[in-house]
Amino acid sequence: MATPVPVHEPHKVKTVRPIAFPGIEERKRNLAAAHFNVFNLTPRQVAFDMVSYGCGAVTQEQLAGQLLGDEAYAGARNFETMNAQITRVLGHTYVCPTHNTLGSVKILLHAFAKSGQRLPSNARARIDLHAPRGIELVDVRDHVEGVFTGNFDLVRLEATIAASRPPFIGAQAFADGQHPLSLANLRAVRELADRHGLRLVLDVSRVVENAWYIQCYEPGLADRTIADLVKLIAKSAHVIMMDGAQDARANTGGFLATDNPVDHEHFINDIVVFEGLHTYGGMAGRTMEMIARGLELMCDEASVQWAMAQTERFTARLREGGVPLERGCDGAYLQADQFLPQAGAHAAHALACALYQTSGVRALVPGLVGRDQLLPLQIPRLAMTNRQLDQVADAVIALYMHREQVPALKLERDSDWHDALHFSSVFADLAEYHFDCEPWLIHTLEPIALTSREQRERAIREAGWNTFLLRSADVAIDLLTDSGTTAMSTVQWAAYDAASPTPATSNAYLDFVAAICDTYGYDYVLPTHQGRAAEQILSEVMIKPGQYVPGNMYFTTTKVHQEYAGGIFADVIVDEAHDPTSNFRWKGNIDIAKVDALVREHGADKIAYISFELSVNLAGGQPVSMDNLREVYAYTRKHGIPVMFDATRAVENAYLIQKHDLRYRSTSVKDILREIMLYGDGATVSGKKDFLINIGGLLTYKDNADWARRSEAKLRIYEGGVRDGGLPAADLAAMAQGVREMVDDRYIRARIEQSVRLAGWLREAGVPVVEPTGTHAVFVDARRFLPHLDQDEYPAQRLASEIYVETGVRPMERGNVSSGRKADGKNYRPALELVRLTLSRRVYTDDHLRAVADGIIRLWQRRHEIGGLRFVYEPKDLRFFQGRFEPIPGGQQEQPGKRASGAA
Ligand code: P70
Repeated sequence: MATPVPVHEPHKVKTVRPIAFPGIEERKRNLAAAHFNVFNLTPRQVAFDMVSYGCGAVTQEQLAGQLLGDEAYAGARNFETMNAQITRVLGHTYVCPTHNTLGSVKILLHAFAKSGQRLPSNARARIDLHAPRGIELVDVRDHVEGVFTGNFDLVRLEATIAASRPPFIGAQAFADGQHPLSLANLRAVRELADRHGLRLVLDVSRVVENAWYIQCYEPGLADRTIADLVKLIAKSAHVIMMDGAQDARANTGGFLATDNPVDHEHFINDIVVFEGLHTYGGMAGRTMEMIARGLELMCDEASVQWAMAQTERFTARLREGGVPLERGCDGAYLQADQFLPQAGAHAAHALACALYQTSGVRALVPGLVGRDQLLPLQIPRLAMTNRQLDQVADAVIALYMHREQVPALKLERDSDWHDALHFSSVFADLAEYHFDCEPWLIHTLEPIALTSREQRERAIREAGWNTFLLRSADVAIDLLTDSGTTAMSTVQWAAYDAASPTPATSNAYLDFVAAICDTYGYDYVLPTHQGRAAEQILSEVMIKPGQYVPGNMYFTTTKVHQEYAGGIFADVIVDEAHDPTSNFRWKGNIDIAKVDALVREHGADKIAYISFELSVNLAGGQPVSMDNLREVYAYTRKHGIPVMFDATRAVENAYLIQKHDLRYRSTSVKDILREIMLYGDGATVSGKKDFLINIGGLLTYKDNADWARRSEAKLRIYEGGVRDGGLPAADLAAMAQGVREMVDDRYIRARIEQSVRLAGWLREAGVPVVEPTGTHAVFVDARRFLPHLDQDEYPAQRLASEIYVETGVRPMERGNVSSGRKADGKNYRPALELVRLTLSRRVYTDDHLRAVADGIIRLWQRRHEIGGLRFVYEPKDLRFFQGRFEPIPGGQQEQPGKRASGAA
């Protein structure tokens, strides 16, 4: 193989499409209503729709191109862009646009073929298009060849031509989605066509997959890039046609292209009759733009390697499970007659129904009845994670083990076409398959930087060994923060686009208020541009100079605002929180004795409020127990002290209560959150976390009108209007929808369990991580990782930099640098000296995180070579953001990652 199998996606997730997971009883009702033909089901009734056509993920560049529609009737600029790209990528000069493949076939046959002719081809599926037009497809595929099963049998081809002169030779790259052809064979067919004065017409809709097979298996071509091979394949034909909804990953569209101006003339004279005009061919301008960009992106070497590796992995898993199948370029094609021999003529439909019933997975039976007995399980291009695909495979395998229970279907309405068949059946008592994976599909993706070690060494030096100062363009997997890095959903984007802007009261604001009231149960809702803005206002409204603010561990921005308002922060978190090795489950808890000591010493009126953070960030994402919430509230009520939550990651805390407190096992996260909020009087939220948005925040009060009024006054001065807090209506609308999505049990489970898996891989290899695993991040214990360094040599800062250099992964220091200096100028030297690996929401897959773990494990194995740092520039406040460092000379290495001579 030319390139090693990729270990993770060369992209991250930009936007997601939520999946509905209908329950088994609902699925049975859906099947009955659909006449036991899964064609009639809609995506909302389906968990995974295993079809590739028009269902792929697009890149952010393609999505952006979607808005560049010209929509001119004649001479569209989008057409010029597409034409230029076709010429560049596929090598043909003259382009005739069509609305899709059917449009191309229509034009082609009208130009060149007559009813009654016989057309030699390596494809079988096209019978659907040709038979109804009176053109007979003659199979000239080489049935002996083992790898390039789409090759032409040149002897049979020659004989067919001799028997009756065909209109042209029809070839398909990766014929029927199953049979790749070799470049040598394609060139031989071209030579034969030229000899007979015939055109070779090649369908290049799946040219990329075919190019990959050539790269892997055709002698002498392993060094060629996919882009090169795609062009060589396309240039072998006289005429090419392409469906925009396959490799080019548009949702429709197509074209014919040739280097022969006379043929082109034929096509464009017909196009005005059948399709549209010669410069749009029945496509919207945006479709041409999508195809233009898609053509370039489809040849991206790393993406192709990833997609094909996914297909191979999926197929191998099914094979290992004993499932009878044939190869597909985009998945596995199940042999329904062998899978369900008892199901007779409609085995493929019976299998599709049984699979939907047990798992919600849909596989479509395509085309004309009687063509074959295959049920394709295609992977929508780049839209699924390996975790999802593994589970889809497992659902099929589970069904295979109980295959004898699957009943045959009874035909109720016949047709020539599969999509129109109706059946009836009884439901077999089949075991249900439960998915435990990301409840979304990848809608848009964003390429990530694949850098060399030399580039990263240079980057970290330029960034002064501070990962905050790295350019994200130099980062492959960004684990700096989960703040504002979420992948928004298509539903959020729809709300974003639909929101009408206004500086007055927007519908989006009202929607946001409704969502917050429903989710938290609080009366007063004040949007802010992000969390620290809400903290500033809360601190100014609630704190009188000289008052204490007890909190369960400090958070940087929170503490700064409390101190600016004249407050004195006092840490009242339980002792276990400061011990990274303690396995105590509720390390976020408040030690009421510590609060009580403050009250006794200073009096309750010297306490401004309790600053109660949920899922405590700097303790390692550690949760607060429901009992502690209840007890703290009971105590404070007695003393007239308000409780103000930092509810930034409250949903994550609620999930851990559901997971670890037996009494809440079957309570929804939404209901648990409502109960949590009962034990407080107000909250600040950095919406950039739980709320699944990129910007936004919240200040909310349960029922105190006076606090709300005084806060509103500050909102006008610091943030924006009282009804927007400085956010555009669009972001408010997306935030309202995010608040609804964040309490989806499947979503929050998928998110937190990803942290648990990452921590598990590290722990298994001996890497010291904070116990127990928290929510939004995995925290590596730098003290135990680099015990040979003094804390004033900033071990966590150095370790964060080394992780970047080793892997391209960007973590964040949470230790001595973050906590700053005391009044006497000495570092705080906090008990926790941590490196945070923070997981963005819906952005990275398990494969990304496995690569993260492997990189850190490599570093762990040579940890003794890693030295310390010292400041070269140190800002006064929040020094971790802008501070710059250099390696400590003398004994320690000067170069990141290089062997140190006499490390301590
Ligand atoms: C992080 C981010 C922000 C945050 C938080 C809690 C529990 C408030 C805020 C502030 C970003 C960050 C901020 C300061 C230092 C490092 C990183 N946490 N409360 O990565 O909210 O950023 O919206 O103003 O975690 O943990 P905002």
